Amino acid sequence: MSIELITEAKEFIIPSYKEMNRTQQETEDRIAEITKEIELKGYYEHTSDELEYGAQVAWRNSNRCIGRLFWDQMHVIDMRHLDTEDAIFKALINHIDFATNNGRIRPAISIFSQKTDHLKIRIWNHQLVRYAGYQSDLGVIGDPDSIAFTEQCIQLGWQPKFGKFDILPLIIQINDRPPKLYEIPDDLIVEVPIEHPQYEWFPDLQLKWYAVPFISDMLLEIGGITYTAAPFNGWYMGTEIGARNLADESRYEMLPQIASLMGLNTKSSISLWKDKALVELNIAVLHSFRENGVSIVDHHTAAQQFKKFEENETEEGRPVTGNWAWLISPLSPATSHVFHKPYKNEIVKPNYFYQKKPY
Ligand code: HEM
Ligand code: NRG
Repeated sequence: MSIELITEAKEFIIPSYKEMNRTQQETEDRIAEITKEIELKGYYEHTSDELEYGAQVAWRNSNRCIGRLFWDQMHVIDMRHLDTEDAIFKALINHIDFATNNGRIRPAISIFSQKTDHLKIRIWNHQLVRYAGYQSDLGVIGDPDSIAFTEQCIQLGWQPKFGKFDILPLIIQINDRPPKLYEIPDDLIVEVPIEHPQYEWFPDLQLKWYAVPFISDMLLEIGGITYTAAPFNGWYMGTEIGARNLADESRYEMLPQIASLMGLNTKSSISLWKDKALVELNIAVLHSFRENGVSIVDHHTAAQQFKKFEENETEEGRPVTGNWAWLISPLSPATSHVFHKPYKNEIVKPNYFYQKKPY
């Protein structure tokens, strides 16, 4: 076991120290130190530099992410010293506040203590900010994607509000202790009401979305060390909200209503009512975020930025890996270069991985 960990540590340290312009001597010394620490304790701890670089490189290696141009600009918040649910909750609040930054979103990650034989921290939420979903006799209210998690919240004592856009509480668990539930103060969460630059009826739909996607259920692996609680955020690409969250039949399913308000013939698929409604919904999302001063990127700009990322990586002599099916935009995919070339979906570490749901 510890032989494998030493191997994983070396496979991280050697290329990282090279990229960080450390000397051969520094690299060898650090590997010797890590080896000793592993033999003594069974694990090792990253220095703050290793942690920062590892988290950034894990983003660079995220094959499903089109936003990777900015991988070396992510703020890394080292919260490994925290060991109580209350302290972790406070750190999450600070992360939300720092990243939201009044709409000028800053990519950031908060990293809590690594998993050991004696400690495991989990944030049960898929994203720190998300809308509840309720199964009712009249169908689903809210976000269908959140139904199972919402049920857990209710079981742990959360009062359901049965609205379409109820912000869920945070659930934090340490080891096998009972998970603790915390409400995020409302004044901290920025939301954007969706309006359209031309259609004055658009606000009647009463749509909105939260400003920042904070993925909180993925595991960060660096040099054989596992961080089970390491929530990160960037900003949204418009299509994530306009072509998926508000559009998918298994999500808010808004296309039929939008198309009929646009006066389209929803009986005939050859009217392309879905396509027309999709485009207008996506225009509305981008327009509304822009009007509210909240960072967002359209899918054309994001693809251009990704092209720049590919060029940078090639220049550095690093092969670009990617997951084509995720990298292409759900809206007009063939308008970007990504559609027209293959990507090797090879998994390189450090990286972010899915982990088993704790509920
Ligand atoms: C996935 C964009 C920042 C890691 C994605 C997806 C998009 C995207 C569009 C696909 C999502 C989907 O289809 O559901 C962006 C943009 C960012 C950004 C515009 C702005 C800065 C980040 C950051 C990280 C990251 C800061 C990590 C440090 C990932 C990962 C996935 C992903 C791991 C896959 C998620 C999954 O499998 O569910 N990103 N991203 N991204 N991104 Fe990024
Ligand atoms: N599609 C999801 C979010 C996935 C990650 N997307 C980002 N990540 N933009 C949604 O909520 O729509 N990020 O870290 O910025």
